[in-house]
Amino acid sequence: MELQEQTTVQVDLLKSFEEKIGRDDAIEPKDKMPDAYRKHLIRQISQHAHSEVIGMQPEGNWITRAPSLRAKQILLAKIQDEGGHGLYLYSAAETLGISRTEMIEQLHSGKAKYSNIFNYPALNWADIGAIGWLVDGAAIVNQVSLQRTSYGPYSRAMVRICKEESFHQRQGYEIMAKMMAGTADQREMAQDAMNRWWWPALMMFGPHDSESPRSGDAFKWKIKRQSNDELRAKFIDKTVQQAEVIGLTIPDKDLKWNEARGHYDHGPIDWNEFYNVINGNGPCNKQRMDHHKRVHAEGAWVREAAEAYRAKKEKQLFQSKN
Ligand code: BYC
Repeated sequence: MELQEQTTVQVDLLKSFEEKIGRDDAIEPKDKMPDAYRKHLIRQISQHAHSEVIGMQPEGNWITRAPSLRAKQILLAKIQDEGGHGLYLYSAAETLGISRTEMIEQLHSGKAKYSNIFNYPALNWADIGAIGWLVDGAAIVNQVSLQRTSYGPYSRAMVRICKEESFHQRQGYEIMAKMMAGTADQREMAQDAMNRWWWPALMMFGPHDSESPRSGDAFKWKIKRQSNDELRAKFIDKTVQQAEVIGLTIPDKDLKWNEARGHYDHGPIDWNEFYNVINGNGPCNKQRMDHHKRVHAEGAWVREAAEAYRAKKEKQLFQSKN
């Protein structure tokens, strides 16, 4: 094809992509899409997948110490769900032309991030309540919005994930409510967990809109439907009420209802802490990565066995056809 013809084809393809975005049609894996859109999604979806999988670590630490068999069963089911979420998301990212191996390499080399929140320690059982209530609660607010993201496989993964996350949020809230109805020591533990998880949970929504370099493209391509600050405000509004119901205090002296905005105003977020954590220097970054690398290496035999099985099946299919 002549250069001019090729350029015309490219322009037409880009036009059809933009028209689809304009009509709110989902973009599907076989559709033509700008390379920058593909890369943006690979970055976000793979980081989302890594967050789900790394997020299993702080909670996994408490399976053997859950205070009752019921609590243990629920926690096990929740952590298993998180693993499943990671798998749907890795599969969604694979449809964009990156392999699972590459994504894991990017995680291990530090090229790919994962959510800031999982670099904090889960020190006691109240932290399991705070993770479910605040962390999953923040995740749902973000993910409900992502159900309408423009890339089909990502938006469909979000629909299923949101259903499971709402059970996770209730699991956490139940733990906090029970502790707040318990002894003075239990109430103190619940408040202490709230104090430690509140600010990192607000950071999960990312930097303020004015400081969010990825938002421009994300809105243009309808990957994001609501901004980091809009979603953070939504989370604060609903969580303040839930805290009040069970008697917990939000650790922010500047928190105040703003009638004009129709939202709570909140105190300043420590963005130095956020960047420090996402750049690898949080309290548990090293521990989380070392654990992932070790377990990934120990699981090599499973991947080899699965690959050998796949090759055997492929050979059998080939022989049966010939
Ligand atoms: N942590 O321009 P921005 C869960 C980075 S797991 C780390 O606003 P964007 C759960 C950002 O990546 C749920 N990094 O970016 C699992 C960018 O750096 P790069 C996890 C963050 O993408 C187990 C830079 O800061 N949810 O619920 O427009 C147990 C500038 O940011 C963070 C998701 O992953 C952060 N919090 O907006 C329990 C949601 N925030 O990549 C629970 C999917 C920002 O340029 N992701 N950065 O090097 C998103 O919705 C968007 O990517 C974000 C950020 C809203 C997070």
